Amino acid sequence: MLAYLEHFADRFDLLKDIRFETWVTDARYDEAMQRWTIETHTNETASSQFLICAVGALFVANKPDYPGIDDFAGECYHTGRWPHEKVSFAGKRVGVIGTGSSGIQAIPEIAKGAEHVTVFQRTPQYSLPARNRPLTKEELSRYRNDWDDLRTSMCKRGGWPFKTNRRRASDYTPKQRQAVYEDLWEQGGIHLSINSFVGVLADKELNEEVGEFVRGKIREIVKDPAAADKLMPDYYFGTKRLILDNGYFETYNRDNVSLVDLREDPIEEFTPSSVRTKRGEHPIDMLVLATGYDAVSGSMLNLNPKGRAGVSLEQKWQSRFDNYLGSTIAGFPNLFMIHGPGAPGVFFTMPLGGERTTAWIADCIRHVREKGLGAVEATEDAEEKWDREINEIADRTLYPLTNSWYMGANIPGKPRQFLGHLRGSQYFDRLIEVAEGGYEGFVFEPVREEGAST
Ligand code: NA7
Repeated sequence: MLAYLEHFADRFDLLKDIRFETWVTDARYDEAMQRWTIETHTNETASSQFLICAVGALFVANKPDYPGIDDFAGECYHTGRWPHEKVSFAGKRVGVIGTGSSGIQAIPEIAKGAEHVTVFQRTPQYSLPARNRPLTKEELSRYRNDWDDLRTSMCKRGGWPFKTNRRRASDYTPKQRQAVYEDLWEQGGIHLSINSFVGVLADKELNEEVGEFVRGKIREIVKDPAAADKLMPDYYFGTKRLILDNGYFETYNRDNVSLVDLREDPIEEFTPSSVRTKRGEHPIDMLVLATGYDAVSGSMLNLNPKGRAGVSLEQKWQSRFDNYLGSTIAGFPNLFMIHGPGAPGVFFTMPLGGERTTAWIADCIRHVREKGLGAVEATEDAEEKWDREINEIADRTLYPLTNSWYMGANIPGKPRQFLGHLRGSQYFDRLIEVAEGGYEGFVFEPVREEGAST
C-alpha cells in the first residue's frame, strides 16, 4: 500500500506541493478577511482562504498511564510510531500491551525473533486468517482489464473490489451454514464478515453463530486449553475492527510466548525492568505499546483550529463531535475534513474514500469561487440532522453495543459517540446530492471588502 501511495505521489507530481517535517502549531480563522492563518513550528505563517484538514483518522497515539510506565528503562515503541530503522528483538524479553490489529499483526513477527514475548491482553479478539499471497499473473491482468468496472463497483459497495452475495441465513440449514463459514475461513480476509449471510452485523443470533464458529477455530488452533480460554472473544463478532492475521493464534503454541489476561490479572505498575501485575512480576527488556489511537476526533483536536470568534474546536467538541457530512463544522467556515468524524473513514477503502471526498471539496471550493463568494459554512441545524442520520444507520447494527474505538470507548473520558458513517456508498451519494441540490445545510457569505478570495 505504501508503494502504491508513493507511486501515486510521483505519478501526479505531488511532492513539490508538500512541506514535510512541518508541524502546524496554530490555525485560526479571520472573520474579516474570510481566511485562515496557519502557523508552523518553523515560525512560518501561511494565509489561505480554505483549510483542508487531512490529519488522518489514526494518528494520535494512545499511551496508557500505568504507574511507573515512564520509569521503564528499556526500549519502548508505540506501534503507531514505529522506527523506520530495523528493530532487533534478538535475545530480548518483549512485553506487548494491546491485541488490536497492530498487536495481533506484530506479535507473531516479534515472537520469531525474541527470546520471550509476554502479551498483556485486555480484550480477547476475533481475528481471521489474512491468507495474503502474491497475486497470480492471471489475477493481475484480470484486475487491470476490469479496472473501470472494479472502480465503479468499489464505489457502489463498501470500497472493496469484489462482489458480495446476498445469501439469507434462513435459506440454509445449520449444517450448510457451517460449510459456508468453513469455506470463507479458508478463503481468508474479511469474507466471513461481509460475504457469509446478510445481517451478520445486525442480527444477534446470526452474529452469535459466526462468533461461535471463530471461537471454535481458536480452540482448534491453540493447543493449551488454558491459553485458548483466555483468547475467547465475547463481544459481538465484527463490532470492533475485524482483524486479519498471519498466524496469530498459532503463536500461542510457541514456548517463547505467554499471555497475561488483564481482566483477571491487571497491571499494577511498571518498574525500570518489569511489569508488575496483581499476580506476579514479568521482567522485560523491551515494551511494545500496541494500544491504538485517540481515533478520528483526536487528530482534529490535536490540530485544534480556532473558528468564528476564536472558539477552538476543543471548546466546540467538549461533549460531542458535531459535524456536517463528516467534512465540515459549523462555526469553522472554509474548513474541510477528510476522514473526520461522521465520514466513512475506515469503513470504506481509505485512499478511494479520501479521493472521493477531495473531489467533493474541490467542487465546493469551485462553487464558492465561481459564484464570487467569500465563505461556506455548515449550519448547526444541518449538524443535528446529520448526527441523527448517521446514528440511525449505526443503531440498525450491533456496533454501538460494543466498547470499541469506533465508539470512543478506548480513551478514558472521551465522549461516547459512533465515529463513522457505516455506509460508504450511500455517504458519497449524499455528498453529490447535497452539491447538486445547491448545498443544502450550508450558508454562503459574500466576499467582504477586506478579503481577497485567492
Ligand atoms: P486498537 O484497535 O485500538 O487496539 C488497541 C489495543 O490496545 C486493544 O487491544 C486495547 O484493548 C488495548 N489497550 C488500549 N489501552 C490499553 C490499556 N490501557 N491497557 C491495556 N490494553 C490497552 O489499535 P490498533 O493500533 O491495533 O489498530 C488501530 C486500527 O488500525 C485498526 O482498528 C485498523 O483500522 C487499523 P481493548 O480492546 O480496548 O480492551
